Amino acid sequence: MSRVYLGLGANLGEPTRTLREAITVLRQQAQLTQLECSSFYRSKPMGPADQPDYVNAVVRIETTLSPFELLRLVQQIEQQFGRQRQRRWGERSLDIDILLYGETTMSDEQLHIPHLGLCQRDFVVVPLLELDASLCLPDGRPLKQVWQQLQATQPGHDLVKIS
Ligand code: PH2
Ligand code: MG
Ligand code: MG
Repeated sequence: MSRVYLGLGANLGEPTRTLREAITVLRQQAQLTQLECSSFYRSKPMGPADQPDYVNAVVRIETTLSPFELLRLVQQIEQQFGRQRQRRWGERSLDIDILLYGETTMSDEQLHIPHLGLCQRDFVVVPLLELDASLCLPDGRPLKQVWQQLQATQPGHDLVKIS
């Protein structure tokens, strides 16, 4: 069993409803157990500014799936919600990213763990800390420290907890 954190985001259609429905779909997967969800957060888009605000959340699960099996599953769920690949950092009906997979570190063309943008994104770090305030990255760095650094060095995305 591995403990995994997934980041969910959406900014097309009805993002809050999409995230709720996507979480229901995740709960229905037999290979995913113990699902816990953070609050939902609204934020300004990172990347192109001419797109709607995002709703983001993080879920923690336990799974027997390998990283690539899990990647296939979350991509299938993105498809189910009408995901179309468009411009980089552009709008999307549903995005599900594997943020952390146990203590695993891997860098493959298709899959980087921890997720490459994790430490730069308040809309990922804040809900992760909400689920586990003492969470550490595979290299041992406390995520709280990452958050302090991020606040000191980068403009945020006007994160607001919405539910
Ligand atoms: N995802 C992106 C691009 N920009 N901005 C916010 N606020 N939240 C996101 O999830 C997000 C984004 C592409 O994955
Ligand atoms: Mg993605
Ligand atoms: Mg993403």
